[in-house]
Amino acid sequence: MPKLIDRYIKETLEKIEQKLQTFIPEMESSQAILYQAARYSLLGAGKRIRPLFLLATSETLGGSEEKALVPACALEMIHTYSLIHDDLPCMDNDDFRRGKPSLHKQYTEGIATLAGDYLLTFAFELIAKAEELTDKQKVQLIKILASRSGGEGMIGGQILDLQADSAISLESLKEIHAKKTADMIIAALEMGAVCAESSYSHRQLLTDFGSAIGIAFQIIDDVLDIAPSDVTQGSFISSDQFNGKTTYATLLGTDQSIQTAEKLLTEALELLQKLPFDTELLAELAKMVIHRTK
Ligand code: GRG
Repeated sequence: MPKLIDRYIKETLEKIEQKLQTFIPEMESSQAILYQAARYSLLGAGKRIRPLFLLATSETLGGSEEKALVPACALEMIHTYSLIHDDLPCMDNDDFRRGKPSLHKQYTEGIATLAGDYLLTFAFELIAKAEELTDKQKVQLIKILASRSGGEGMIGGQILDLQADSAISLESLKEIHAKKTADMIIAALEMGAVCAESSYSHRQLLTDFGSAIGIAFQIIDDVLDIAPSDVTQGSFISSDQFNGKTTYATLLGTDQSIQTAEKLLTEALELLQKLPFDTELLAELAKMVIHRTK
């Protein structure tokens, strides 16, 4: 299976990159800089974890790749907008993202704000006009994407994070990451299930799987964040460290953080076993994400 999954990921990543390339125009116009800026952040070095999970879920449940590719790209656009806005001086104030200067450093804060806004709105437009999807699927996909990235989801988590002080409890940290990080992973699973027209009960299991994997993903992100990093990946001191932020790694220590992530992975894999499908692809993807080293 490792060989098969490697091939699946390589081929699927290529399809995601090719599809993303097609959406944002490269044209001569007075607002061309908006599109250039959006392309600068969207194309290239992202790990594409969310679109991979969406496409793998659809594939696992018997859906067609053709239907799932546009929603997968829309999800990546929402994720990219959140990174652009998160890097702004009014938020985390990060100078580097995805191995190069963050968007406001490369252009201006105004352009970065608008390019993020553009990717956010364009994601919904893309789903609304996707010819491969039924109207029912479009409404369901838009509802999931809006609510998981909205006030009760990712933006809700970001506002809690913005207000949190350094003495934050583990319970509060969990709530922040359930909303800020796990909800976008859950969105990937739920949107993949909608593309494959899966039943409600199967979707519920996938929601719970996404929740466990999403939290484990964040824990590992925190652990990797305190490991020495190359200057091109950010800075020698991460913005979380610089801002004195509490993370899983600072609260629990590295070893206990990794154990917690492994426990969540085991729980997530047990949930997958309850689905009446061959779930090896999703299981391998989950393991790859949690066992990543960068
Ligand atoms: C500004 C509305 C708004 C939200 C910001 C995404 C986010 C919320 C903040 C970014 C900082 C952060 C550590 C968020 C937790 C989620 C996370 C680990 C994001 C990075 O995702 P990856 O590792 O990034 O998938 P790539 O670049 O590979 O896509």
